Amino acid sequence: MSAASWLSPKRDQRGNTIEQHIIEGQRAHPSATGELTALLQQITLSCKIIASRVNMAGLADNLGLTGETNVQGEEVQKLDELANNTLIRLLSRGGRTCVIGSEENEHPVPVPEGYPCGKYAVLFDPLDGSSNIDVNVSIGTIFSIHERRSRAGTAGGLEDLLQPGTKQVAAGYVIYGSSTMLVYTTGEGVHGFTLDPSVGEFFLSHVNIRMPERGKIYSVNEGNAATWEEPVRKWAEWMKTPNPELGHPYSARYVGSMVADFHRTLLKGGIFAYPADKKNAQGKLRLLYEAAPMAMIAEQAGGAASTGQERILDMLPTELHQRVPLYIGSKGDVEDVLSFVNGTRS
Ligand code: P6P
Repeated sequence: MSAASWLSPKRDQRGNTIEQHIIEGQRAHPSATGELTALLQQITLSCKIIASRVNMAGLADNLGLTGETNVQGEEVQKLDELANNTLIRLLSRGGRTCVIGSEENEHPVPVPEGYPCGKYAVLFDPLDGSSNIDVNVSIGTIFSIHERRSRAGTAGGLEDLLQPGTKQVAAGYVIYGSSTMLVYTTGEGVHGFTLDPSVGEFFLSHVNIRMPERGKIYSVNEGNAATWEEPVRKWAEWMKTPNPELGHPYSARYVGSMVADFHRTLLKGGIFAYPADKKNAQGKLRLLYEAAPMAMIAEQAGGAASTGQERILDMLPTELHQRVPLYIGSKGDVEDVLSFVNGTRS
C-alpha cells in the first residue's frame, strides 16, 4: 500500500495509526475521556523501544543473562530487565495508572512519589518467551488493563490488580517477530497493527481479526505428556490419529513462546494448550498477565479460553502471580479438548 493511499480520505481503515483507530472507535462512546488512548500510546511507545532493542540484541550485547532470577525463579535475561524497566518507567510516570503488576516484580509497583495516579491498573509480562531470545525466536509483550477499584486519587494496590478477566477494559500483545505487530482489543473486536520501522509508527494492518470455528493445528509441549492427566494424553492421541471426517491428524506446531503460539492460533485457528501436569499442578502460565488478556482477545475474535474447569475470563484471581491450566483457540477445538477433560469423551 503506497504512503499516499494512507492519506487519501477515501481509504478504508487500514493504515490508521492506533490513535486514529481509537479515536474513530471512541466516536461511538462520547463519554470517552481519551485517558485510555493516552495509556495505550504509552504502552505502544514502550513496545517501540523494546522492539528496537530486541531487533539488535545480538549487536548491542543485550543477549544473555543478568545473573539474577525473578519472582518466578526464572533466569532474568538482559532484555527482560530492559523491557520491564521501560514499561514501568513510562507507565508509572504517565499519569494514567494507579498501580502496575509485572511478571518480573513480586509485589505491585506503585506510582512514584510526586507523580499523579490515573484511573487504570495495568498488568504485563514485559517479555514473554524470553528463554528464546538467544536463538532468535519470536517473543512478545502481553498487557491487560483494568479500571481501578480503589478510591480515585489514592495509591493503587493489589485490589486494583486482582480482578476477573471479564473486567478488563483492554488487552493486547506485541509480537517481536519477522515483523513487529501489536494486536489489541477494547471489547470492540480484535485489531492488528504492524510497525513500519522506517517511520517508527504502528499502522492498522489486520481489521477485526476473526478466529476460524476450527483449525488444523494443535500446539502443546508433548514432552510433558508423561506428566499429564490421562484424559489430556487421550486428547493429544486423538488429535494425531487419522480421521478424515474430523480433518485429523492436525499438524503439530510448538514454538515455546506463548505470544508466537497464540498469534498463529489467532490468525489460523486451532488450539494452544498448556495443561496442568505433575511439575505444574496449576499449569505454568500466569492468569493475570498471560491467560486473561489472551482469553479476552480469543473471545473477541470468536474463539474460547478455558482452564479445563471454567472460562478463563470468569476466574476470580487470589494472587498476583497465580498460574492456571490453559486451553485456548478456535471454539470447536476448545470444546473438543474439554470433552476429554470433562470426561464426556474418552
Ligand atoms: P515450556 C515462556 O517461558 C512461557 O512462559 C510461555 O511463553 C510458553 O508458552 C511456555 O512458557 C513454554 O513452556 O515448558 O513448554 O518450555
